[in-house]
Formats: sequence, structure tokens, C-alpha cells
Amino acid sequence: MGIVNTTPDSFSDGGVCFDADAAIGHALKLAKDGADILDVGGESTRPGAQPVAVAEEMRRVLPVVAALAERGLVVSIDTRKPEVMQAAIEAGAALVNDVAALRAPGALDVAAGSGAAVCLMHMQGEPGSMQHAPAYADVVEDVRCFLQERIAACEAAGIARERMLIDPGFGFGKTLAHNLALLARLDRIADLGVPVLAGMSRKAMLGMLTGRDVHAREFAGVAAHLVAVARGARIVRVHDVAAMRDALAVWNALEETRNGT
Ligand code: HH2
Repeated sequence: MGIVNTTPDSFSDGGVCFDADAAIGHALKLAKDGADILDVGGESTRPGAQPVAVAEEMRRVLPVVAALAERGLVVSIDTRKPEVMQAAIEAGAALVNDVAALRAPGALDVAAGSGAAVCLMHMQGEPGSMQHAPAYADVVEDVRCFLQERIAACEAAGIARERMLIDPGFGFGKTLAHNLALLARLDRIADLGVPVLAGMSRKAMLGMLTGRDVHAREFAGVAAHLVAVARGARIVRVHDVAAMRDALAVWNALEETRNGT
């Protein structure tokens, strides 16, 4: 999954694709680099981010979603707002990627009524304050329990398990120790039986581990996402698609050899 942020303020690429043509061009480059899904977002969820109004978020994302879907590309809409989900699905989005796991009033109904796939992510608190003092009894079991509850809520609303992805939400209300525990025990999340998506690209946890600034975390990101794949992740959400693709080519060849296929 390649990241396409149509925002002025995303933590690593804010402003790069604020204009629709730039975002479309960037997305086409990611597709060429090997992204199977393009995740289009119009509201930053970085720690401390300010909320964006519905109309503005739609203005940012809809032309990009429509242009990519028209070209036959698989588009995901990264939003927490039911109105944006609905409009993006009508514009051709096939997946709703919601960092709030469809908890906003009306979000479950929009997703259930649409036939789109959904990605349910764990977040403790809200982007504005989530990094202030995140705390868990047991981060792996707490996140697992939350995702299990959201899977059940989706099933009750009429969304089949086959349409779901789950995501532990690296960096969303989590310290470095929490993020590392989740990565080390991602198999506990994967054993819920729903495909796992992992997104650590350029995030602060990689900066803390390497001492590198946000634009020099590509190698650390490849390593972290490869570990996630080894622990059961099926989709990785990244900015640097070409590098990740190369790493996965090596990984897949090794797995095929190991399995004798
Ligand atoms: N991370 C971000 C945004 N959306 N969605 C999922 N499913 N998982 C994630 O880990 C995730 C996500 C934050 O990254 P980014 O889009 O690069 O930054 P910003 O929120 O500042 O736009």
C-alpha cells in the first residue's frame, strides 16, 4: 500500500501533494514502483494534528480518488468521516482505511452499505493528545481485545470478515516500548484470523531507534516492515514503495524456496 497524502501538514510529506495533479502524479509513480493499493488521505493524523472540515477534506481527496480509480487502480480512502467515506466510495474507492476503526457515528452503516473493504485500526485517544501519556495494562492483549471487539461490531453491522483488515496502529497513542512489543508479538494480532496491515513508514519509533530524521528512515522502515511480514502482516503501508518492493521480492523468493513451491 502506497501512501498519498493530499495534506499541507502530514508529518513526513505535508505539502508535497497538496495540489490534486501533484498527488495523482505521485500516486501513479507509486503504482509504477509496485504499490497494489493507493491510500489517499486528506487529513493528517500525526500527533498534535488539527481536525479538517468535511468539505475541505472532500475537496482534497475526491479528485485524486476519482482519477486513480478511473485508471483501474485500487484506491483506499484514509478517513475517519462517514461523509468522506461515502463520497470516496462513490468516486471509486474500494477500501475504507479508518484510524478510528469505524467508531464515528454513521461510519459502520456507510461501510456496511457500500460493499467496500475496511481497515480497522487501533488508536488510544485522539491525534491531538494521543502521545501525551499512553498507558496499557498489556499493550498486545489490549490492542488485540479492541480489534476483536471492532471485528464483532462490523460483523453485527453486516460486514463480512472477508472484507476486513486489522491494524495495531503503530504510533497512535503508543510509546516506543509499546510499538516494539506490538511488532515483536504481531503474531498475536494475526491469530485473530483477519489479514493484518502494518504501517510504520518514517514514524517517530524509527527515528528513536536510528537517530535519523524523518526523511532518512527508509532503510529502518524496510527492516521494520519486513519483520512485520515475518510476524504475519499481509499488507504494509509505506511511503517508499520501490525499496519495500525489492525487500519483498527477496523475502518472497526465500519463502517459496522454503515451502518448495
Ligand atoms: N498511519 C498514518 C495514517 N493512516 N492508516 C493505517 N491503517 N495505519 C497506519 O499506521 C496509519 C494510517 C500516519 O501516517 P501518514 O499518513 O504518513 O501521516 P499523516 O497522518 O501525518 O498524514
